[in-house]
Amino acid sequence: MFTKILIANRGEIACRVIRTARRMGIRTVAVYSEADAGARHVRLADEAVCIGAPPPRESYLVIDKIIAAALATGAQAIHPGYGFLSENEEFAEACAANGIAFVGPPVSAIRAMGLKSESKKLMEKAGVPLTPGYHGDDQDPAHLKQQADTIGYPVLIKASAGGGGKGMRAVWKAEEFADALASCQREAKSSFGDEHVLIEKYLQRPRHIEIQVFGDSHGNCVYLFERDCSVQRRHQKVVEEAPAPGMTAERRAAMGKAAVDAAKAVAYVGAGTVEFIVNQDGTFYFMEMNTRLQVEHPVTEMITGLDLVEWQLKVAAGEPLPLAQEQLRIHGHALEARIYAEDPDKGFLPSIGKLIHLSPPAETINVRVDTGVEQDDEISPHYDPMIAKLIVWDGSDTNARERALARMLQALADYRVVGVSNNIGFLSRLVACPAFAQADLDTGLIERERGFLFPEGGEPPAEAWMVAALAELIHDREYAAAEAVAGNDPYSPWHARDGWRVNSTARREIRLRAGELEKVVNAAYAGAGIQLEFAGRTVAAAGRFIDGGQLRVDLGGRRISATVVAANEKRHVFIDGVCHVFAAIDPLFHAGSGGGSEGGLTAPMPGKVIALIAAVGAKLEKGAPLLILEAMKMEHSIAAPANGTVKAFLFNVGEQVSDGAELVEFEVEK
Ligand code: MV4
Repeated sequence: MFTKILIANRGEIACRVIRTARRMGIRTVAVYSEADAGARHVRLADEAVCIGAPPPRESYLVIDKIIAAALATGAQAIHPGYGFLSENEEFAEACAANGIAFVGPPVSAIRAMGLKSESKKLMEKAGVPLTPGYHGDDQDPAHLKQQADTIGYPVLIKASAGGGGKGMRAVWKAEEFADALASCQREAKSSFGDEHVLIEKYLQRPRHIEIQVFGDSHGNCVYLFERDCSVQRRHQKVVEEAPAPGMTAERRAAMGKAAVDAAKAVAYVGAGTVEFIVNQDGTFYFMEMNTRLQVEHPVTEMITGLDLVEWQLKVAAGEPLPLAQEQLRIHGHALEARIYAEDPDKGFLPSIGKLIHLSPPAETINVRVDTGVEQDDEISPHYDPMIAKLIVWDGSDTNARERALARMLQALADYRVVGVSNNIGFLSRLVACPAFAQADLDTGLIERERGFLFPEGGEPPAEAWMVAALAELIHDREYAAAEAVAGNDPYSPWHARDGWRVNSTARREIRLRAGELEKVVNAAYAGAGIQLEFAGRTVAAAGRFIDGGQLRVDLGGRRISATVVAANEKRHVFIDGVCHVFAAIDPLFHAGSGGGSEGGLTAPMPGKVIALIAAVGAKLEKGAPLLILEAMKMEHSIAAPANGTVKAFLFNVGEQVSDGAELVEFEVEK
């Protein structure tokens, strides 16, 4: 077995591989770009080598630098993770040429499966079922039309050199075929430089079910059952699960055999995945084979109790597979949700910035968090904005999927992220949506359930407004108490924030904004207690911060656990698994302190400062330009929200700013 390996990747997969290597007593070498110098995978590895500037083409994709790092540190093997160079033939060859074990399949297998049209021919020979259609070389339009008529409409025209959904066109009627074909050929020619197409029967409401296979260098090959990855958005997987709902033992054996036959057809060694497109009636057809460890491999690990990276390292070191097919079992049900720094309300635009608050759920035998970031890390514009993979498992004998769904909802509710937009709320709605909960799955689920998944911006519930207000009061009281202790007169009544006033009840109005809504919560201090009035309701309120923003609240006798995280002037209120974002309106400064670029002093979205217009100290009219922010490929002018003076700019030209970051210290003219 190796004594030292290099991980040619970053983020969660690099951390995940290091975790297994460490458990096996193998030393680890990380590689990192200048942007990742403080990254978690660098911190976890025994050694680390900087391999270049942030852009992947200058670092993580530079074969020579990675090979040099392995040679310099004496790493005997390189684990490529997924993405980057994980399916790059040249990289696998460079490893071999330098006497370094590549933790992956032989180059020949990568090559064979790299050409989608060639791989189909290989599969056909191996008896692996292909989608009914025509994959031949005769590209004469009349011939293709005749093939389409024979297959029967609707058919799908696919560019042979395409993939991942690119260059596909459904044709519903014979009379539409000729034009559709011509259009597909033109698009294939311009996009892929190859107008070769194939014609398939169009599967309506298909599912994506993939089989995990593993081969060793002694001729053994097994399948580690299936994963259902049907829930996708623009061909990106969102939630994955194992086993596939509705799978029968017979169907599983048939798909497993087909997958092993596919692997054997290319003398496969290592971890691989054979993807099938599956009709609602269970008939399945080969789609493609991926010659790497997949992002979603943890759900397979959870139901089999195996460590696939350990298997990869053993197989790469020449050892036989640890288990034979008949020793493999499924136990329970697992789900994985991919947690991303992206904004579902802005077309899932990546959200760049600092993870001001990051609190994942506690890990147990039922909850696993594979992540590459920690609190105060940055989500970089250079790489995939993944925050983590959240995996849950339940081992019940009967309703394991239902229990796993409940565990996923709870874990998502406990996953608190502040500082970047994220898809946690979207994932919670996805897991809760009836179609998903009832396993009514197909690749069009997200599109079909848009109404449920993207609800029109409802306003936060009354308790969210009141919890936000209460948090302001408690924070001020505790802050004042801390100041008093720090000061020279700790018991001065002037430090008390209990609203005490001689012979009267103190009142305070807390003004909050949620989106376009601005509301006031009125607080009255009556004796030792607080009365909150909101939307016509008055309740006695009490609360205290536990830790990390956790707030125990009593609202009119109803006990609520909430978390409130302040970031700049925003208050993130986590209640019942939903995050409500409020802007606390500073009573001294009303003008546009929200996020709008039309006058706000906070970044309306993640972006980069590209110009400072106003001079510090200058007296300005309301509306005068202060600075220019570049975001979403547009320039946004941040203007003076009132007559006043710029005291300081909080970012320099060229710096990235996260959504909601305070940009300017501005003094409003009295
Ligand atoms: C199909 C199909 C329906 N009928 N082939 C999408 C990309 C590539 N993986 C193959 N894909 C599809 N091929 C036939 N004959 C529907 C899809 C498809 C899809 C397949 C798997 C997972 C997600 C998908 C999303 C959209 C379309």
